[in-house]
Amino acid sequence: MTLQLYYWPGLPGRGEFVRLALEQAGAPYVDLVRDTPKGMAALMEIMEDEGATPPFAPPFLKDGKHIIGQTAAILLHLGDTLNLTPRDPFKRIWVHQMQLTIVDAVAEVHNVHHPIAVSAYYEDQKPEARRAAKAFRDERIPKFLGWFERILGNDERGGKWLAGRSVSYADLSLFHLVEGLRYAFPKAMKRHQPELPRVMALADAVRDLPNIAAYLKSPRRLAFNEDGIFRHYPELDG
Ligand SMILES: N[C@@H](CCC(=O)N[C@@H](CS)C(=O)NCC(=O)O)C(=O)O
Repeated sequence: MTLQLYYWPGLPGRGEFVRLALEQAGAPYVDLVRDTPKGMAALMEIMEDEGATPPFAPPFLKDGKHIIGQTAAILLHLGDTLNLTPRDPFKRIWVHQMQLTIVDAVAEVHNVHHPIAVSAYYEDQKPEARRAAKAFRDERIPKFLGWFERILGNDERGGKWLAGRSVSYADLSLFHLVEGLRYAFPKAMKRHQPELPRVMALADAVRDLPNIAAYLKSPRRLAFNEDGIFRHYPELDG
């Protein structure tokens, strides 16, 4: 059955974490708002619906009659149905745990350019954004990516991916986090990269997966931009 991804148009955003999983698995899906003329109306209708399991915000996924919101919950579901997570129940939760940590990092990236209010313009919170950016660059990037570096340094994983022998949705998401941080904070990332050789190698390995490589070259892949989560404002890169 064709899966339906609902996400805002014009930016990769959090929808990209879901797209990467769908693309790696070669799953049939439509990116509803981008691909269909009435997609935005359908998204708004679901957001306003009084149903029993409403999504809080995009991205959300429609699989048959079920609607799933929250990036990590969507990926937990797709991990099972698209074979992008280990079968072992504990390892499955481990992959989910790593994904939730990426979700935390993504929320912090967004808070860098919106430290006061999500509803206010960046231009109205620039001094606070500068302060938030310094702490994020100096403390949080190395803390988040250093945690993944440590995981990748442990050979008990039993394979080259975060959870062992097979690529999981957390590997795909870590790739996108690295790409996003490189776009938003190129100077800071250049400084941190020498301390993160395994994370960088993993990002390269994801980029080279045949389905991902094909996707990245396709028009389906949206470029990072200043409407998204990973925004490049030179003044926030130190
Ligand atoms: N934790 C949620 C966050 C969802 C979220 O914040 N979505 C954004 C777009 S990327 C949105 O539309 N937010 C509206 C709002 O928070 O009011 C997830 O990971 O899916």
